[in-house]
Amino acid sequence: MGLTTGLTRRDDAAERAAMRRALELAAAPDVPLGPNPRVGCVLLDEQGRTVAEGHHRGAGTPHAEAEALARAGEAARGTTAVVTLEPCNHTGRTGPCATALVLAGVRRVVFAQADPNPVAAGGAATLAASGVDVAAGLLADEARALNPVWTFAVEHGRPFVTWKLAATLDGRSAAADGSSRWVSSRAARLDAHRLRARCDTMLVGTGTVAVDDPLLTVRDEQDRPLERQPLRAVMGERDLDPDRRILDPRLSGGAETVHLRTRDPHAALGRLFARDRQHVLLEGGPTLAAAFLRAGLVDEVVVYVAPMLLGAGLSAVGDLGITTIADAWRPEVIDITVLEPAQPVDGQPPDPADRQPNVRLTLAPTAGRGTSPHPQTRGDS
Ligand code: AOF
Ligand code: ZN
Repeated sequence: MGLTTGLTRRDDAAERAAMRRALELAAAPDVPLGPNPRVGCVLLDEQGRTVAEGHHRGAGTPHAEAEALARAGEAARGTTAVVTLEPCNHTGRTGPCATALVLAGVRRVVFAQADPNPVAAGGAATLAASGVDVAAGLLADEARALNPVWTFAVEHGRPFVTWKLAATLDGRSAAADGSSRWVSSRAARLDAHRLRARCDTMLVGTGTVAVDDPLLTVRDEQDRPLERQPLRAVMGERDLDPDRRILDPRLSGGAETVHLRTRDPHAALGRLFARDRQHVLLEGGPTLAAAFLRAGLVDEVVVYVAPMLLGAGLSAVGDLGITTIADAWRPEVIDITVLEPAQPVDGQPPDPADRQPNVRLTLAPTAGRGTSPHPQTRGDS
């Protein structure tokens, strides 16, 4: 990213160290998942010493800059504010940080990532117009990497889409008689729950709700629902049978369900984005996956491969209109992880599906889009 026009840049070591510290603060584990970005702020005095620090703790709470300013009080005057994101210019859930920085007498502002959010952008210009010295772009790539899904969603005006599929060696996700709701091992299913927990929405088609009657909650190893549940979205024009588990509040674990009456993936994502949704997990079935793939709306694929053959049964994905090899969809492999088989417990062998390793493949549709929002290699399996 280039510098904002007309702004100065003085990249000194204290500011760089403070930006590293601001990135670290922003990444604090107490920050809930979305919809707001992670942001950190450090105020430095003339000698480059830290006066105060702050970080944002989720939608509705003070912005990072506001927290640092409040902690500094009068000592904020004359400082340099080092922030991971361009200070906001809007009155949203809280007041504009650009104005707060000016009023507090901050002399210089160094920020990493320019705010891609059209609602909040313009803070750099406001600061500069008020005589504050502004520099943009220091450690900008690191700042983007802090909020990959948020950045993607605000830049594209739609949620990031991960398509998850579980398949046999022959690309089937269920046996012909429907006897297998799952082809994957327990280790793969637990991993898939961790993936769900990193998304804010799970999306299925009306067909999957009719046939599988999925619960679509995120559960832990003991099958207990987690405290934070993603939104459960069902897409399609068909009515939902009121006795489906997804509509039963007693089984929801607090998860909400929404029916999006459309077959158009763009329309569905538009409605989810309007509800502050930034990361959609496509959970099934083959028709929904095919519709998103045809629309070019799959940004990441996570495949759980089980070493078994069915030879017949439900395909993981419907017709993509591809008739010749040159037209094949060839995503790029980002990660390959082996999910280890279960061990015998008290001499009892595990279930057949759990005796073999499964393989998780993470793929991205185009070269260069390799920055998965979920670096799966972090040993989380
Ligand atoms: C944050 N935390 O520290 C900064 C943000 O929901 P609102 O009204 O609080 O505004 C959120 C927007 O404000 C966010 O999308 C981003 O553009 C800007 N800056 N947001 O949540 C912060 N500095
Ligand atoms: Zn702000």
